[in-house]
Amino acid sequence: MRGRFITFEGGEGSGKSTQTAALAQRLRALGTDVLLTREPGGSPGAEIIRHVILSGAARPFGTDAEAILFAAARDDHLRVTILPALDAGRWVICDRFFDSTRAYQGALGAVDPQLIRSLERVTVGDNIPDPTIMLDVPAETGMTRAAARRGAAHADRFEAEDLTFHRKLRETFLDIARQEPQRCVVVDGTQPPQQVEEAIWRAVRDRFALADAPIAQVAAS
Ligand code: T5A
Repeated sequence: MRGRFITFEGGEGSGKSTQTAALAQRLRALGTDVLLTREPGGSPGAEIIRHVILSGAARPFGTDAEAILFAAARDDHLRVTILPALDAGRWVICDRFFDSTRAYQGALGAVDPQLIRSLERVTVGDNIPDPTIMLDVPAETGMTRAAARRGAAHADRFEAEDLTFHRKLRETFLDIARQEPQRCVVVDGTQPPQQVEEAIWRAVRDRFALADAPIAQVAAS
């Protein structure tokens, strides 16, 4: 049987890395074979494109070019990593996917929605994730967490955007969830990590009629 494809979305510092790891651990406790991956990246080719985009090197070419680069990375990631895993019956948990392109490049970068849709059609096709967990935190909370975790390191291409950008980003993810309530589950990411983990677990367990699994207790990194 084909595996399941679960994605996580949300603003910077919303807790996606923490919670993707926790969900993977809980599913594994049930004996599920889980592949944990992320975007941009997740395959050798896509990791190279990740570096080009997040270093800011592609920024001078404009947001259309960035959207095309994200799509190229996604295409490689799907073909090399995600689809072979799903075909082998593995569950794939991916930290960010096409909703991030819709939000960052589409709504925030003003890339023509027709281009965004065309890129999705060519790269993603029928490989739509279900469910998509949207971790929701106020922009200020996410930015504070991201800055604390980053320490002295430089902010990347999108972390460096201002608070107005990140507030609009949050609204965009919530809009996407409102437009696709069957696929998207909004989870309050402001709670302590274990409570967030429980809320996500309940959503996934109920969606797939799974047995219960012990809390993963993955410490927030
Ligand atoms: N992008 C990506 C696009 O523009 N278009 C696209 O199509 C795609 C795919 C990727 C960037 O690329 C952009 C979006 C991004 O800007 P990234 O380096 O992969 O960047 O990082 P992000 O996905 O943005 O994720 P972050 O690393 O910023 O944060 P996470 O993963 O959401 O959060 P996490 O789990 O690392 O937690 C951050 C900090 O908060 C703490 C953690 O310990 C950590 O220190 N924390 C909590 N603290 C309190 N309470 C909780 N519940 C907490 N959960 C975590």
